[in-house]
Amino acid sequence: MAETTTRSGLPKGFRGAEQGWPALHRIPHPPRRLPLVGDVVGASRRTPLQDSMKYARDLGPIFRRNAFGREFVFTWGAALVADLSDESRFAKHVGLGVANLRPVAGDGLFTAYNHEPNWQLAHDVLAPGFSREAMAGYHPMMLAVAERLTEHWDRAAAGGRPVDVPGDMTKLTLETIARTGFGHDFGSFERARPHPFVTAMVGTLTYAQRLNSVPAPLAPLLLRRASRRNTADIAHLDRIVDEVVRIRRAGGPGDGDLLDRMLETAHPETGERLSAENVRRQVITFLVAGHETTSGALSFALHYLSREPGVAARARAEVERVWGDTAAPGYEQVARLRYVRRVLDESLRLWPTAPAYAREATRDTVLGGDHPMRRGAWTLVLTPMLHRDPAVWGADAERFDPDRFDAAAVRSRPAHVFKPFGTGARACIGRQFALHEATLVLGLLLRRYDLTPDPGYRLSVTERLTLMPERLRLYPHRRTPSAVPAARPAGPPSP
Ligand code: MNH
Repeated sequence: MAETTTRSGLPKGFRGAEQGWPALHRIPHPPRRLPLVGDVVGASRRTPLQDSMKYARDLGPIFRRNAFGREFVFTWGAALVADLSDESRFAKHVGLGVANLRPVAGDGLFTAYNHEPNWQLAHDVLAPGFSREAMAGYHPMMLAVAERLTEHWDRAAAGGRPVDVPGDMTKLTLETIARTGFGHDFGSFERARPHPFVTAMVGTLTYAQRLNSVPAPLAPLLLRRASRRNTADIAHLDRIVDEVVRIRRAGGPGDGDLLDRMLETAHPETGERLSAENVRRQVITFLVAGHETTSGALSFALHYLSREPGVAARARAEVERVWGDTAAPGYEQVARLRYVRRVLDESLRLWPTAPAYAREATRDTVLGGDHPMRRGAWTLVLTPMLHRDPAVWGADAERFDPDRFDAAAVRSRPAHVFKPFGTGARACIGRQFALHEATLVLGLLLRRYDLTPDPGYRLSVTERLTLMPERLRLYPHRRTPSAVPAARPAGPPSP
């Protein structure tokens, strides 16, 4: 715990809003505030993000919540968020959920403090792993993994059985990042139950979220059992990644993938390399960040496609037009699926699967000309509410409509209103990777299946720092099986 908490019991990086926001009284808070516990009336520990969305609707573009004496400022109004995107006055803040992941991900790319030298080092060493050329190299492996998914869905379709969408998308995205980034095969599709890596990851994400819902000084007491389980989950994740690294070291370099970069590449200017301990943190970071949110994004998109036959028909027509019946669509053919990409963007608008990011003032400043902030003061940006701000998205912001992302509509909106991948220097490094993978898979699934929803299903969103449609099941039906042969791309052999 020495890693993440200070002597006062507050997570490192936590600065009370009372000190940081001199005009805090001007920021509204929920009406029924209780002494000691704060704003907990009507709040659920399992859905902190969706609770904050409710408060946002009542309280407006900037508001605060108090949890057990800790005061948090939330921001979602488009004008305020645009101001927070100014990199000359604001930067990423490692706080709350992200800070709670420090015991797992340490100074890995996602959880590193801005001032930690390992951030710039790892960023420079790993960024070429996300270049266009690198992505084109991953493409055949992404196709090969998608083929494992369609084999599985073909069997469900033949048996008239529903598929577990989030479960299967998680298998797909974990295998994809593991094989493309680390040359590793977790065998997810051969398992009846989730891979132990996924179980341990879900445990530690859920624990990191729960830490925010109890008074920090009492966390060790209140969460004793959960904390012990979390320690075991982290040890399990460590063991799995140590094995991935051991295999690579024993077998020699791969084909220049992310793991090769982590292990072999010296910084182009300083010649510095990542330490063994930092490599461990990066491998966990990329295996987790590289699949959990993409899985959610695909799952939400499939939910909407199953509910909006008109949208699905347009998307499918595009896939057939751009791909024809080629068994293995090429890298370039994925970028040309413009409408499918809009379906994905629109899903990420309503349910950005990493639903918040924190920004801190890097000097004394005034947010939006209205709210003075001292250097170090911070606020949490609620992306799902930014993406619903009626001033930008209109009165029908709750409606799913991919045409919001056609080129003219995008041009007509101000900058900084769509932030599913965060902002600035610390924005998502895997954005293109995720978008390519998800567009490819949606294209393959649309072409191959009609997707029937379970008529009784109502969208319910579970939270574990990330968002996922809970218990989403769909019935896939093969379309014209003779016209669409199973993809047999020439992927590299699995290790
Ligand atoms: Mn991703 C940072 C969302 C896919 C690896 N990612 C972020 C942030 C958001 C985000 C938001 C910024 C968080 C913050 O400011 O605190 N990421 C997503 C979403 C998807 C996604 C919604 C999929 C959809 N991310 C991926 C993939 C990878 C990845 C795929 C890797 C292969 N993301 C990262 C890493 C960071 C990050 C690493 C931290 C980057 C940095 O701080 O330099």
